[in-house]
Amino acid sequence: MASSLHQEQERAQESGKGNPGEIQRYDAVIIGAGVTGLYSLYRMRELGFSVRAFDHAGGVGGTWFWNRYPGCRFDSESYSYGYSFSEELLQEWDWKEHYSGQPENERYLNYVADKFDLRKDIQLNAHVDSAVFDQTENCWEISFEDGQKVLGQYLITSVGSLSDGYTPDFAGIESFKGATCHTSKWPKEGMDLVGKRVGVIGTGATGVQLITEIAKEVGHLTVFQRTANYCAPLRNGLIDDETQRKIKASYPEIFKKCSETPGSFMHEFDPRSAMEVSPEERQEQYERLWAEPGFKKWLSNFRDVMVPGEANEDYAEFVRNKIRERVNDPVVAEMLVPKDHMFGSKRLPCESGYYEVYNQDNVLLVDVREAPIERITPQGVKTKDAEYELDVIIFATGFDAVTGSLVKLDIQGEGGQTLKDKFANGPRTYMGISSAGFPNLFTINAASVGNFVRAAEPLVDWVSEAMCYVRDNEYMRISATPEAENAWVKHVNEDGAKILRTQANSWFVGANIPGKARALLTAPDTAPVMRAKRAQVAANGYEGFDLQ
Ligand code: N01
Repeated sequence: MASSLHQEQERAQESGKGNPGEIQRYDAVIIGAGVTGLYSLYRMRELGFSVRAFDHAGGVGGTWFWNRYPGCRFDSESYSYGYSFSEELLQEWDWKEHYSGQPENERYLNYVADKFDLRKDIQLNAHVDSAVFDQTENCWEISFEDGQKVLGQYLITSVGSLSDGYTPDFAGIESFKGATCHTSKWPKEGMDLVGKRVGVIGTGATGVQLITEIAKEVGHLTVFQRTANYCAPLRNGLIDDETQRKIKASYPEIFKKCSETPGSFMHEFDPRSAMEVSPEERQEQYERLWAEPGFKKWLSNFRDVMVPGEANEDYAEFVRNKIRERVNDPVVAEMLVPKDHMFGSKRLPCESGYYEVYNQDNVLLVDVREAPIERITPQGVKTKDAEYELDVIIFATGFDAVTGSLVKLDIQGEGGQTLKDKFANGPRTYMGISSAGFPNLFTINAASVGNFVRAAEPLVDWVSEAMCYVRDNEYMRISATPEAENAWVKHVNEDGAKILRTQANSWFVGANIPGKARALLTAPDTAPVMRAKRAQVAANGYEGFDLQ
């Protein structure tokens, strides 16, 4: 099967999209040419599958193509984020900063696409209308907005976890006379903000990065904050030549370390409890880690800082005091201090001068929990208390995470059941990657959290190996059994309820989207546990999957 499909694919490549009316058939159709899509294409092609990736963007890079707002950058160390599959790539590519910015990250992914000749199997500007499973042919028919159709034995959704930008449905939004933009759709040519009256709605990780950067150039900035966040200094810096050499010599150790930690970052928890040591020792560790770059202050801390309880609250108060120290006006400082959720229950935004922005005379912080936004007017934003006149409104209001982009693909499985209906009360999958009644669909975007690349590479490897198993054993389809799925959903809901990530109203549980069912959208397990579970499933002949 694979070889005949290869020939068809070669013909398709020669003719671009194929002849008019001709439906190209592939072993795997990948939706998304971001970090996981590019690697899926590379890996599956290496294993002899005919593969084509489609992306609605005009370029490769996924999240790093779209999120080009000022200040956008990694919060994981650059060298822990790159692909590990090619030693040549690792040695060729020089990360310039410890926490690399969007332009560089987009350049990196373009470099990867060129180096591994991936572009010939990628179609950009391709908007999926629907994906329908054909039970007779055991394949997916994917239809695009422009009328094109393709067939794929497998449908691989590499659509990202944070890709469906969410703009609240504010009344009067279309009446605004100035410019508006969602951060995840930042125009390539940029936005002219110099000297303008700019309003930013949202103070999550995106808002924090954006606000810090644009405060340097706007005329006046109004920040509309609903929930204050715990933010910590990123302490970014350039990588000098000597450090570059050391990094390149230590990739095996970096990746080994990442493979052993819960979120696939290069930081290990201190096995001690914060409450076991003396208050002085505890404070000394908090201060020492605070002075370190990146997530160390979060993920190298005492192990129980990341568990609901006394240690978590103790550290939360340390962070609150760090915020208070940096803001001149005590009233504004208290507005910026989070008091309604636990430290670490949301991903920690890393910042580079965020709190000092509120010491500028031309910056105003507005509490929209106290006085909610009532509507957008032609002149600006009207809250319960006042109207704020603006030239530009920027929505840093986040994403319909994980399932948002998936259900928008209009995926229809056996018997015409849609993934949207099936996920109405929260995702129903087996290990995040397969859903009963949707054979040969691998939802790669729904299964990883933490350092996305480190988690995605082994996941893509596992899916590719499962596809090899199906091919080698002359099956045509693989799908989660309803029993395995039920057990997995029970595990996610029951064990997920105990972890820090489900304690706040964040995208982790879909609580940021009005009307979305509250459910943990990813696995509650650590990355090493998930890898072990998947390995066990494969070792047991794909236990929990129905193979036909
Ligand atoms: O989105 P968010 P984000 N009225 O959902 C507010 C990753 N990331 O794009 O908290 C007023 O966190 C909302 O308020 P509240 C990272 O994984 C990584 O910032 O819901 N405000 C919140 O303040 C992160 O976790 C990096 O009360 C409204 C904001 O909008 C994830 O992306 C950088 C509102 C949304 O915050 C998402 O972060 C950036 C309304 N109606 C992002 N609706 C790196 O450094 C929403 N808000 C790699």
